[in-house]
Amino acid sequence: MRKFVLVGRTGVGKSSFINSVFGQYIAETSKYEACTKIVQHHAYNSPLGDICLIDTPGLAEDDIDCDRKYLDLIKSSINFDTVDALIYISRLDETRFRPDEKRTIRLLTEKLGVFIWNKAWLIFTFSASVYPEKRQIVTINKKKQIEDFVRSITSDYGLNPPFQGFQVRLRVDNISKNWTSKSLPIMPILHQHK
Ligand SMILES: Nc1nc2c(ncn2[C@@H]2O[C@H](COP(=O)(O)OP(=O)(O)OP(=O)(O)O)[C@@H](O)[C@H]2O)c(=O)[nH]1
Ligand SMILES: [Mg+2]
Repeated sequence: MRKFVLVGRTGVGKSSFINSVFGQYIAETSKYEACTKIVQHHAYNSPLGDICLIDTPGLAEDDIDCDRKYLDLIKSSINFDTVDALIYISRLDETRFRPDEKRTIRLLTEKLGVFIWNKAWLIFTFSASVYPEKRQIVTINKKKQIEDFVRSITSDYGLNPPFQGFQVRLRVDNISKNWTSKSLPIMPILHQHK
C-alpha cells in the first residue's frame, strides 16, 4: 500500500485534496474555520494498487502551542517508516511567503525530524485562482521560496544527504474542473516515483 501524509497550514486544502483524489466527500472540509482536528487514515483500493492518504490537522491555526500539540499527535499516530512520501501542501494563489508558513516548516522539521524532507512532495492547491498567464512564474517563484527555506533549515540540522528539492511537484485545484488543458490523472502519479 502506498502511503502519503498530507501536511500544511490550515485551509490550504489537505482534506479537499483527499476528496478530489478519491472523488467522494470523505474528509470533512470547511470554508470558515480550521476543520480537521484529528489524524485520519483514508485508504482506497484503486486499480493501480492500494493508496492511503493521511489527513492531519492544519498548522498555523492558532498559537505555536497548538501547532506543537497537533505535531505531537501526528507523530504519535503515524509510523513514518512506512510512509512513502510527506506531501507538503501550499496555496498557489498566495504569493507572499508569510512568516506563519516559515514557522510551519520550521516546526515540521523540529517535531517530525529533518529526514522527512528527503521524501517530500510539494503540491500547490488553488491553481485555478491564479491567472493562466501568471501560473508559470508564480509557480517558479513559490517553489524557489519554499525549497530555499527548506534547504536552509535542513542544512542547519545537518541533513545528510542534503535536501535536493521536492521529489515531485504538482499543481492542482481541488474544486475547479478543467482549469487547464494539460491535466494528468492523479492516481498514476501517486503510484509512480517509488
Ligand atoms: N478554489 C479552491 N478552493 C479550495 C481548494 N482546496 C480547498 N478549497 C477550499 O478551501 C477551504 C478549506 O479546505 P479544506 O480542505 O478544509 O482545508 P484543510 O487544509 O483540510 O484545512 P484544515 O483541516 O483546517 O487544516 C474549503 O472551503 C475548500 O472548498 C482549491 O484547490 N481551490
Ligand atoms: Mg482538513
